[in-house]
Amino acid sequence: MLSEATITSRLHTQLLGRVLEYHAHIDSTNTRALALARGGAPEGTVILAEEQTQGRGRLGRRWHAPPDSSLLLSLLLRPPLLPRQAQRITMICSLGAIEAVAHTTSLEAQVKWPNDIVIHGKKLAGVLCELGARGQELAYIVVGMGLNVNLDVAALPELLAPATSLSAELGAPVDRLELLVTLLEAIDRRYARLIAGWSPRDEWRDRLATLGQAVTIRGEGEPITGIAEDVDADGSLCVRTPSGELRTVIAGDVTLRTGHSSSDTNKP
Ligand code: BT5
Repeated sequence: MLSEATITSRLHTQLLGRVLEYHAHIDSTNTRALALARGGAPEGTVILAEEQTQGRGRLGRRWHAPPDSSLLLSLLLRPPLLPRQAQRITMICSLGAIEAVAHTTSLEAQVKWPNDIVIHGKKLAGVLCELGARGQELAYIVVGMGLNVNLDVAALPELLAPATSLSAELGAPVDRLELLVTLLEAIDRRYARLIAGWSPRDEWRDRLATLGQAVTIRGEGEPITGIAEDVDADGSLCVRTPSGELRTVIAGDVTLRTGHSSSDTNKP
C-alpha cells in the first residue's frame, strides 16, 4: 500500500502534490478532482486511489484496476491555455509517464495517438482529460491517469484492445512508490517549462507510435483515411489522404482506427 506520508516525504516537486489526497477506495479520482476544481482547490492538487468503484475511461467507458495493482491518479491544473490547447497537458502527462517507466524499469513505452500509452502496441496506461472553461478561457483541467503496474491483464474484463502491465512485461513486480514519485516529478518539470513557453510537441512527436501508420479517423462527417504524417503544436494529427491532401484532425474530436485496435477521445 502507498501512503500519503511516504509519498510526500519522497516527492520533490514545485507544484504537483502540494495538496495530496490518498484514498483506499473512491468512486473515481477524476470525479473527486473535478468537484475540488469547481470548489476552487489550488492547481497542483493530486488525488490518488488504490481502488475505484467507478473508474472512468472516455466516452462513458470503464477503467478497470484490481486493488493495489496500479497507479490511479488525477491531477488538477489551471494552465494559462485556451481550451483548444488542452491536449498540451495530456502530452506532458504522457511524456512524464514514459519517462517514469523508463527510469523505474528501463522499458520503452510510446504514445498511441492521442491519449494511450503503449508498450509493443499493448495498452499500458490511459489518460482521461476533463476541462472546465470560463468564457473563452480554460478554468481548470483534470488529468486522470490509470497505469497498469503489478497486474495480470488476463483478469481484466471487456478490453477493446490488447493490454499489458509493467510486471507482465518484466516478469517481476515494480515499486509503485518510485514510479509514482518519478511520474509526478517528470510531469512537474514539464509543466513548469510549458508555463514558461516551451512546446512539448517535438518530444511528444518522437514518442508517437502512430506516425507512418495507415489510419481511419471517424468523427463528425465523413471518415478520414490516410497515412498519419505528423502532429502539430496542439497534438492534432496531420493525415495524408490518398488524394494527396493533408488533413488536420483535432485530438479531442475523433475515433481512431489503426489495424485492429481503436480508441475514442472526449471532446475537450
Ligand atoms: C482511457 O479511456 O484510457 C482513460 C482511462 C483513465 C483512467 C483513469 S484512472 C484514474 C482516473 N480516474 C478515473 O475515473 N479515470 C482516470 P479509454 O481510451 O476510453 O479506454 C477505456 C477502455 O480501455 C475500456 O473500454 C477497456 O476496453 C480498456 N481498459 C479498461 N481498463 C483497462 C486497463 N486497466 N488496461 C488496459 N485497458 C483497459
